[in-house]
Amino acid sequence: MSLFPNVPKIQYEGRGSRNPFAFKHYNAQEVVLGKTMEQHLRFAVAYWHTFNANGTDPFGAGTAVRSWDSLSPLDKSKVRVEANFELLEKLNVPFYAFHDADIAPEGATLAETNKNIDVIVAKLKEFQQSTGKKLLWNTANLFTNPRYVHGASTSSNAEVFAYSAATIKKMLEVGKELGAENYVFWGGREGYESLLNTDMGLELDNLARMLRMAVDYAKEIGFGAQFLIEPKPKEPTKHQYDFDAATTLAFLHKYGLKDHFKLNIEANHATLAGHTFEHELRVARLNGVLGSIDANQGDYLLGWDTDEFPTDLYSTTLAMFEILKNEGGIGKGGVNFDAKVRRASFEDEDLFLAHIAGMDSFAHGLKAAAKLIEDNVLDGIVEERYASYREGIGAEIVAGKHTLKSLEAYALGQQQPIRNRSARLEQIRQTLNEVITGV
Ligand code: XUL
Ligand code: CO
Repeated sequence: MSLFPNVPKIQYEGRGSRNPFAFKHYNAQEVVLGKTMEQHLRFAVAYWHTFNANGTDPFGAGTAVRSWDSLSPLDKSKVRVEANFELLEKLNVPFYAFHDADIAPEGATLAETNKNIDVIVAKLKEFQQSTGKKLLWNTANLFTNPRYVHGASTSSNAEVFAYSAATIKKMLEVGKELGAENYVFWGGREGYESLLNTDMGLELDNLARMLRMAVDYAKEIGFGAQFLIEPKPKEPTKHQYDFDAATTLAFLHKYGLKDHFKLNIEANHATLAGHTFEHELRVARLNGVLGSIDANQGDYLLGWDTDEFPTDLYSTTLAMFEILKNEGGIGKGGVNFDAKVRRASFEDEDLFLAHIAGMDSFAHGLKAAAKLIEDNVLDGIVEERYASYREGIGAEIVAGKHTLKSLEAYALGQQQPIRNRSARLEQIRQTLNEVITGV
């Protein structure tokens, strides 16, 4: 039985197509720089936004109209499994991602919750086997329930730390059972509102303790997923500990955890931190920790995490540029649509149209980024801009042959005033426009 009878299987029809239920750029088997689009992009559907979100906002009730609305909590969870795999099939998306709370209702006790999870995990496993779809990552929701009011791993209440540990343990077991390729830690309420009542040192030590326990347990049970930390600067807490890629890297270094984690970089989190998506990806890439991405976009007029489907081609192009430049590309990670349809896009069809928009925008970005690389556009510009470091004094500096003293002697000896060259940014942006519109 189909849950989305009005939606056909989405096919690639190419650029000129006016069919809204068709891809204009995403052609799964098309080869770009030696790999298929499917291999480059490894798309994933986010369970929470697609099957659980209902359009609620602080001023109004849910607007989404879903066929499972009237069911009991556990029956709803079961139907959502079917909806998930039908949607993945129709969109030709190979992966999905979830939190424990997305897939099964919370019970009155931890044991009851775990029982509910087991029921749904068995169903997910069956569907994975019959469809060949895979779990990109799973995670524990340690932020929705009121027990996490002061945080989870960084809660002021040790009982909450213990409960969080039990939840993470369960979700590592679930990840193993379902063959998850990654496991994500987003520090939902791991942060604080005021230093007046916060022991920041203890909270950070505890966060590291929890992550260490997770690393140890995964090893104990033979769960080989790549662990990912997802930075975010604000929302829900004013000060989030994993503010951005650089802050998270410093934390991992301090606690000796760097070898066990990569980063899951989310576009809207990057912009909330005052960075671009590509900045965060570059920082992760240069440090060898670019693991996966949460694909979405924010709204520059709004200061919160709007989680819109990605349609900004500048952003998808520059993001894909970083991914293509990363050793091994996206690796075990993927392009996970951590994105929700707008509140006014409340029909089932919107779930498909939104993913088509996101997938096409990333496929377009992939083609444009590949063109930038093939034609040596940005690398050529950068190479020329830094040419002074490949000869003369610059080459000597890079080779480590100088000190402040020797450079002072050099500078004193120069008779001509220093001449800089224009950075030509406007012209470069025009070139980028040409590349994006040309592919
Ligand atoms: C929240 C967010 C989360 C994580 C997983 O902003 O991005 O959904 O991706 O917990
Ligand atoms: Co996310």
